[in-house]
Amino acid sequence: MSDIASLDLATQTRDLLSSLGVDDRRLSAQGLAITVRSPVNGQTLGHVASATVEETNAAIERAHGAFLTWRRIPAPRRGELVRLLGEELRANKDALGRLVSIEVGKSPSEGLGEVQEMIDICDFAVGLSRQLCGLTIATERAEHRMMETWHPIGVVGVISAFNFPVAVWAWNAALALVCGDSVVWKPSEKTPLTAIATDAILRRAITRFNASGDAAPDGLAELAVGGRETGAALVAHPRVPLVSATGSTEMGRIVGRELASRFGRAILELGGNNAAIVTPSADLDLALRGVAFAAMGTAGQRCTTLRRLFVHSSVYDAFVPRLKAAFSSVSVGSPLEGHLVGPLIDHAALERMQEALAAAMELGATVHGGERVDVGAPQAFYARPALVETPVHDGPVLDETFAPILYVLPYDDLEDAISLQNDVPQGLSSAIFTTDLREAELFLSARGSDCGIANVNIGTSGAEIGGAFGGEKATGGGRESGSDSWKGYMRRATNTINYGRDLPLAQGVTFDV
Ligand code: UN1
Repeated sequence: MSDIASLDLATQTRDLLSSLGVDDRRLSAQGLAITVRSPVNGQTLGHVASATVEETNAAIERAHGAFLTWRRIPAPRRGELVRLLGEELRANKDALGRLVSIEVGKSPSEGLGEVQEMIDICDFAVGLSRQLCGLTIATERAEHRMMETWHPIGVVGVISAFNFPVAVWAWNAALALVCGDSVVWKPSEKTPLTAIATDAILRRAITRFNASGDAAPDGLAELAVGGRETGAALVAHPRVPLVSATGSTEMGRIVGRELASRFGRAILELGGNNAAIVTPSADLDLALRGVAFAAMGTAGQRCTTLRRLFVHSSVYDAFVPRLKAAFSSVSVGSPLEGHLVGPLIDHAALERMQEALAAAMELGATVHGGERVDVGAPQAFYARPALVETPVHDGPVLDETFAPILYVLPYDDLEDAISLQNDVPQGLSSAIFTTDLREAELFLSARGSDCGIANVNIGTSGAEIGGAFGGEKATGGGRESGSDSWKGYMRRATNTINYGRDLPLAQGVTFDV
């Protein structure tokens, strides 16, 4: 292993950004600036200017102006811009993927996977741009027709989190743009560089779009790098009818309340406390791989990360020791050098992990792993994934700790396991490992998992973009990405048209003047 502390990620970052067309002066901001560090070795990558509230409000006004023009452009033409964005992302996949790996600490494969997710949603949105369909509905009145139409809603605020610093923007932006909306994006203050790079990629797509005879208005997609106040400005602004926010439940509670007070719309994608059930009929080899990736991949920092595992008593001794061996042997270290488990995002994340483990031990749990791993860079925070055999479904087991901790509990009755899996505040993702049709169908039924995502024989994480993504309860209830999530980015109008010469009133009401 090379000396991780002396890896010059700052120079690599500058080179990557300049290859993506970002002026390197963006990294040397003075005054109100955010310091960006790589979690891989703690090195400072640069200082990025932070938007003031006035600047954020000005961006929102520009985006509102852009919306007034953009909504008049036919949806399939709007789709052409997103098609070009997809092309630019394909052309810059390696550089952007590498930058994701450096800024977030993901493995190269996961960094590239994140950009692939952006490309996929662009492809999806291009097709969608010709399918923003409403219904035609039977009316009770003669010579009338009733239908619904979908119209652009306005400026869409996007607040994204550090762990998927660019894919989540793409889920929202690709849909919003084909739907005729403009976008103002506040990325996580921990990951502004990948946002700046993505913005540069989008600019190139816009230039090509305009060169082909179309005109994307100025302000169509704004980037507002900043902290809490920037997000608050987006949430408060009356010209932002919809905010799509990804992050903690605590953040979502504030955003949801603020938006509700002005009747703004929210798409909230908040915490998950995802569980899987391993039943007696499970293919244990497959379950082992599914559980390992879901629990340890991305160092446990996905909202879909597997955090709780219910294993049937009859297979507990055959399965859990193998899982423990996987946890204790998985390689922890620089993801840029091939290790599967990379760093936590910062010191606070490591502290929260240690606090959760201590709390679990207080409640009688046995903790395997979980210790800090010294990689020779004091400002980087790596931990061995923790497998926690807990006698109680309580305390930290009920919280989402954004770190690789898997709580394991035995069960005897599937219905009990399902009710325990549902007995947490969050409701994002869930899985069952079984080859028994009855068990699988029960899990997917109305009496089964209460989550927005319920899988059979795959883990809880790594959803494709084609399905709607989101969850229930404290996860916030929003849906992004595929299926008919686009409807959240448009307003629906019901239209009744009378093509006759009479004026029959609905419900048989008479009013003869
Ligand atoms: C997130 O962690 O906020 O399903 C999003 C997954 C990814 C997206 C995760 N496609 O794990």
